[in-house]
Amino acid sequence: MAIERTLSILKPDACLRNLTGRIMTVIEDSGLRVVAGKRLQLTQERAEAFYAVHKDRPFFGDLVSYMISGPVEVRVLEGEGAVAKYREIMGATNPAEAADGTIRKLFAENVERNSVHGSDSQENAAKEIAFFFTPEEFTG
Ligand code: IDP
Ligand code: MG
Repeated sequence: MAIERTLSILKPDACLRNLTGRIMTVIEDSGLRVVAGKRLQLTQERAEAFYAVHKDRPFFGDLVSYMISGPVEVRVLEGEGAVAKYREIMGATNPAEAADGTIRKLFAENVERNSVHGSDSQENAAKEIAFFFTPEEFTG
């Protein structure tokens, strides 16, 4: 499998509950490596743009409100098959359905406040990384 990059977001519920260190431990223990990262506050406009693919879903308004309810930490993770590997350690969207040991099983509050985002394909990873990072922000 090839070396890939994927976008990780530690969502407001994780930042506000001081869980970022514990979540990063799970991520780093999986072998994925951080090659760019920062903490920021999303605006309504930026959150709507990031989740535009979900704009017709019934939960869209609540999702945007939640994503601007506190800081987020965005990182680019790199490693063998990073997109699928990170989705695997995140666990299912709904923590009630997430496998034991996954980030969402360990830390998520519910299907909305589920602690982490991860890109779902290499194509979306490239778009999401470009949404948050410029080339100068990478350490390699
Ligand atoms: P994913 O984060 O596992 O890729 P998506 O289906 O892309 O899941 O949904 C994006 C985000 O929208 C989820 O992570 C979660 O925060 C929220 N979400 C998804 N489904 C629901 C729902 O049924 N109710 C409330 N929020 C949801
Ligand atoms: Mg998704």
